[in-house]
Amino acid sequence: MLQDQDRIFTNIYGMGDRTLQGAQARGHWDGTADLIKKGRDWIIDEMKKSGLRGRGGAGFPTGLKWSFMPKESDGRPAYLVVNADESEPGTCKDREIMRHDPHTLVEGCLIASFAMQAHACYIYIRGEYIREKEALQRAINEAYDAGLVGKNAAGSGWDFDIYLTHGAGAYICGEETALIESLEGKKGMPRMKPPFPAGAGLYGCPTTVNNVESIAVVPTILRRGADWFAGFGRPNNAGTKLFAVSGHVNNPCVVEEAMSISFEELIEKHCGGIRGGWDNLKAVIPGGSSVPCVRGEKMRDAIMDFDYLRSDLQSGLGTAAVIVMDKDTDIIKAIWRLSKFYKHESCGQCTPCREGTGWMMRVMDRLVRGDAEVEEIDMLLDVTKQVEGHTICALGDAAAWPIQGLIRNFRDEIEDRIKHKRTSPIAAE
Ligand code: L3W
Ligand code: SF4
Repeated sequence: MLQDQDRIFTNIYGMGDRTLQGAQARGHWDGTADLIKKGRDWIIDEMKKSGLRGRGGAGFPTGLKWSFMPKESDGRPAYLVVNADESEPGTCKDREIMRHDPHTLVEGCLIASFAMQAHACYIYIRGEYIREKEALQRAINEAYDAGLVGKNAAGSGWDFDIYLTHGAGAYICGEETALIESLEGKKGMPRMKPPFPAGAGLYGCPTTVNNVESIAVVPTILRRGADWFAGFGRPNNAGTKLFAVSGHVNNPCVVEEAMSISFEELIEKHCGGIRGGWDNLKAVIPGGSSVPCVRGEKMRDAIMDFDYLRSDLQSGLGTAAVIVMDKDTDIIKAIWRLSKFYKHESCGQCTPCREGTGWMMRVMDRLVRGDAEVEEIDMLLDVTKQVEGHTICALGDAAAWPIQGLIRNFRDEIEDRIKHKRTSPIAAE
């Protein structure tokens, strides 16, 4: 288990002082200019050595992403964009950073922007995050007043501005290119990739889009050293990580832990165990609603990291939003609810997603009610395969994977419901 002194987010529960003074007392903004003066190459090399993988869901190596930004300017400005549009169902970790430890993010924005030679950073925050926006804006204002951002930010010689933009409640604006479109004042619709944002992003300029947590951990990694961060977890799955555990545990929480902690330890140490005990565990979605669910009995010994969850359990770490479901759960209905969500949030610009999400939701609706033929299970699986990998952005995959996970793990339950015309104990909404 992670020791308190190894935690990056020491005010995640808001028990301490959230002002700049409080943040500085906890060690933030300490020697920021010295880190910047070590130079762009040093910062990017350290980030690569730290093994940090993006915390927004995809797990793409952060240092590598930064290295895609042009080394020499071709006249276009470079930008850092922070994705604070935290909307993945189950995910509420970035919220805690912005509410309670916002200076970790503001300092991270300065250092990361310098590493990418960006004089401006845009933070795009989820529309529903009102208090978080206020807390973050307060921190930005404090940093301006103290000379930590603005001209000659923190005495580093680097001029740097930071802008906070409020979204309007669309899940798709968390997709990086839809987010960029929205920042530009357009409807949030994903762009085709390539080009990736590093080549042509905001206003057609080189842009890096990173998740809040990915940026907020940067200053501490650089201060304590890449080796310190890489010392947690397993190879290729390094560092400490915020886990957001919800559902049928006795004490749902957001907690920073070492990557690769076992599921059992995470739940026992921080969440007070499974409601009704381990025998009562039915299923877990280990990484936010987009990743497939896993049967409870396979989860107890699971290692909570990118590689184990993907290769051993055909699921994923995603945003590390761990949704726990006990045996009272109607798992078919739970996944149907996600299908409804993805149908609602599809931007509609590509046919497999626009039509497929509706198809999948309607079949799921009948499965919930037991009003289907057994053969339709395979037909539904086939539809998910037609959607997966055939769309502009990952929302299509995200709509397909939970259903694939349901069929892979709970086919017996679906068949049983159909054969016995057993309707859901909870009527479909
Ligand atoms: C340059 C290349 N850049 C990849 C960059 C790319 C992006 C990052 C990851 O989806 C996933 C999705 C959700 N040259 C590059 C390159 N990049 N190849 O690397 O890219 P990608 O395409 O693997 O993923 P993505 O489009 O960022 C994110 C899953 O996360 N998810 C979570 C969603 C989370 C939220 C939230 O609330 N925070 O919405 C959960 O599983 O399904 O698979 O920057 O440009 N050759
Ligand atoms: Fe829009 Fe869905 Fe296509 Fe993504 S996959 S671009 S959300 S229609």
